[in-house]
Amino acid sequence: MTRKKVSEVRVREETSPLLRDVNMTMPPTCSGLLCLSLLLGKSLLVSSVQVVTSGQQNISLNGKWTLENSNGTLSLPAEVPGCVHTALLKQGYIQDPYYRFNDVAYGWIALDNWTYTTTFTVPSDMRAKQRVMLVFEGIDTISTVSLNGAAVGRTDNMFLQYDFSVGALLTEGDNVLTVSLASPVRYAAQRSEAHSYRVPPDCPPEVQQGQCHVNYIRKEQSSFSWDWGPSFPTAGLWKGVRLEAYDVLRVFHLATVPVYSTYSGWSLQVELQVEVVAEVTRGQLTLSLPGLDTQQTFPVQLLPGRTRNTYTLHVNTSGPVELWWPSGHGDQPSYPLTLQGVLGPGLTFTADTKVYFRTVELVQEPVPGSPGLSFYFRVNGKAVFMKGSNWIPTHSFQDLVSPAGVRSLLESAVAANMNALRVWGGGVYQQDLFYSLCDELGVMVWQDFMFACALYPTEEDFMDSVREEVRQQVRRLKSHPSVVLWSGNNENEVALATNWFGIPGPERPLYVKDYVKLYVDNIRALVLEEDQSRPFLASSPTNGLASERQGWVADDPYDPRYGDTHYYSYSRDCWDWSAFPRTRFASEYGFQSWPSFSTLQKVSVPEDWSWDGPFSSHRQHHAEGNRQMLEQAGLHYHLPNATDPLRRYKHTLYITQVMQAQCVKAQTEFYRRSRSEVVGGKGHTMGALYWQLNDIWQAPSWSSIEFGGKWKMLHYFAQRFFAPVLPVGFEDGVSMVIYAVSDLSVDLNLTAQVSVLSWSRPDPVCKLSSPATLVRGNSATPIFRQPVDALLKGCGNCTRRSCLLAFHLEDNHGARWGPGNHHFLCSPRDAEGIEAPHITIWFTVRGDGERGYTVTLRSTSVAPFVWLDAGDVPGRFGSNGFLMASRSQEVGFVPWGPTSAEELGRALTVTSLRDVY
Ligand code: BMA
Repeated sequence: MTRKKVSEVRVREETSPLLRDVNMTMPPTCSGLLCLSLLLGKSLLVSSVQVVTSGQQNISLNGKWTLENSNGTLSLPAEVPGCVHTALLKQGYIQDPYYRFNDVAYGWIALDNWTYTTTFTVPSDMRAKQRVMLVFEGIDTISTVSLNGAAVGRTDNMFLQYDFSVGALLTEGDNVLTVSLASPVRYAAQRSEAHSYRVPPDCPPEVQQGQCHVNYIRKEQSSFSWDWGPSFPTAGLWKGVRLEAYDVLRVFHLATVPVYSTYSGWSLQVELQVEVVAEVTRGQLTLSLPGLDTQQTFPVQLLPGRTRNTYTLHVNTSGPVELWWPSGHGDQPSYPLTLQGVLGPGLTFTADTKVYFRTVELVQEPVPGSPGLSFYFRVNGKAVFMKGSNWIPTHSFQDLVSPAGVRSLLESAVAANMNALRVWGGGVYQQDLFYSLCDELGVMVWQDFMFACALYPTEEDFMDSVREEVRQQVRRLKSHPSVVLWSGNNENEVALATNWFGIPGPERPLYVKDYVKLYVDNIRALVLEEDQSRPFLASSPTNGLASERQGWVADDPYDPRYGDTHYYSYSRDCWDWSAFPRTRFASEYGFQSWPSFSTLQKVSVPEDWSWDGPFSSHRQHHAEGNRQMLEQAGLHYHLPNATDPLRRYKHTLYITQVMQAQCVKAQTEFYRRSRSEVVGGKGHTMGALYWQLNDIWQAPSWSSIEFGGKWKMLHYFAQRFFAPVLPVGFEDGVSMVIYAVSDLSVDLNLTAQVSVLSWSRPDPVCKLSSPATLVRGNSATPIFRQPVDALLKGCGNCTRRSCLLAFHLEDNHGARWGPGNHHFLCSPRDAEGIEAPHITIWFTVRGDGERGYTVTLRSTSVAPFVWLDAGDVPGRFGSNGFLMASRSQEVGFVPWGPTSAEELGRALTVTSLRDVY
């Protein structure tokens, strides 16, 4: 039985540093990388650029609009940016769409057409301007835009900014702007019907309760449902709307891309995209990087129409340039860049931005002793092992994605020692803030284009839209050093190669042709045109160069000797590392778990709290997922058997998290220890990005962070298994082996210190250590090897069932390097001693000054998977889900908002493995 006792309450309440930072660093007007201001004018954001143009006037059309359904039976106020669902929610027409079964109940919303209307006036001097543009930063998705009854344009891609010239339509007095949105579901169905041949998949698996033909609409692909997410095919004005009026020119894009050459050093390509109304505009532009003693002035001549001009600023070579590094490999220094322009009489502008310098290469070259090609990222000339996860949309309703939420997720990623995230291709290109934060935090971004798990049509209007999408997104994001790779799609090469959709043989060439047309002839060609400063990959997984040689669709894109792999197996024992592909780069792998009870409680009622009930199967969108979790858990743990149904339900949630954490740990440790060796021709693994970081709603999924930001057990595990220095233990044949994995640049002389513990007592039965071994920087080095039998024989009465191993790394001064780790010699299910009913845990909570709170645990026995849960109190523990092998342990808790020791004490529960059966 677990008992808890709250004593010694000293409280220091403080806001989480995470939240405080948000307020300090995020002025609402300029969240991006660049702030450009044309003097004397009005301020405006051009993607991530703030512009003030002399003589330019802007009016924001954000705020209250009205929204009506197709037959006029619903008419309500609606906020812009926003979407139909959130407007209906706000006005009380619907409940929380995430509540219980509401995703299905509210399916009607996406089947209707909706019209947004606003009325506004435009001052006469603004109307008198040469040009007035109506700018939509994002429309979701299929719409007709009308102003004062006249059609101004149509939209068909939520990833585009749309600019319409509307000067001639504006009138004195009220102007009426309408955006009529067609049902995305019906549109997709019509497109598929009109298409001359089938473009699969038609519909998602039934278990996802989703909508069909999402591949025909340029919209978040997972909004029609996914195997971790609900079907909410949104419609709305999901980004800002404004009018821009000007006489001479407007700047609508600015990007800076540093380029390195071994001959001439660093230069900076500054790209300015303008729209000019006047005949010819002449002037000059001065670019200066004061921190690098660099300044250059360029003559500027702007022709009428839309033009893009690139200015190359050569960086002074006399001093060193500080480089941007991925987290864990160095700092992320930036340099201020100033742009000062004089364009014709009276038109001047300045811009202040920051620039980061780094190079990135994707290295695919022969590997000694291994057929195939390497696949790793080299940043600033240094091979970097990518550690991280995959990012999915953080909410079904993008207007509810908060800056604080994005920041919290990214900070949680870095806190877990991640240095990379893959923005997965079934979601949305993230907002500017995401990339700016990744720049600041040193998170490398593998950026997919938004195509996933499907084949796609390639007719001309679709392709036109995609081409514009690629141009706009690459231009918007290429200034960010965090973005290290463009990648064409998620799993579409493999879908073709292994024929996921049952395409008859004779028809295959048609689909391969479409594939090459979309990702190679168009997307790749455009990326190369727009940005040669980072690598491009057509798909993930792929064999990379080897796929190219096979006409871009390899026979087996999962080949571990080339490119990246995705690997999932739910039925094979995840403790058996020999099942994992010894890949060059693992860009996806994972296991499901359920989120914690406090997260589920917000969207459910007591009758839902059972493993076998309708709610549990409704939220599970991966066929057989619930069964698979328990089957995998049952291989090593007793399954919960409490007679009290609620207790049993909570324990089942817990055991799924134990299973997931331990499985992903086993697989990740295998990848990390495989970085330096080739075994059987395979190896040199240089990346481990597990599936998936975050959740879109409160449901079972592969995530390590729950919807709302709470860390699952896996995320605490990730903090340890991604540590820069880590001992990894495993059994190889008859031997126990320990590798020292180091992502540091320095060489270390380390020993493995091994304790043999008995399940029944927290004190070590005996201790061993390995001889000191040289562990090179950026390597995985075997450091300990001993036959298990001999090891146990030499240690009291230890058997595989009664004892386990704990180990850590030490240098010759006795200093510890990296976290401790442990190795089970049998499944905890079969362990002897653990079953003794005397695990007693209790704790104290006290205020602890700087670090928040400290929880003290005492145990009379070794306790595996000790899990502290603070319920609804947002925050995180210093460590969690750990093996408690001492009589007493202190754990910090940092709250992410105001709380008190009393509140925390009330909320806190402790569970360990022995509690569940
Ligand atoms: C991969 C991903 C996602 C999916 C995940 C889990 O295929 O790319 O499509 O959610 O596996 O099934």
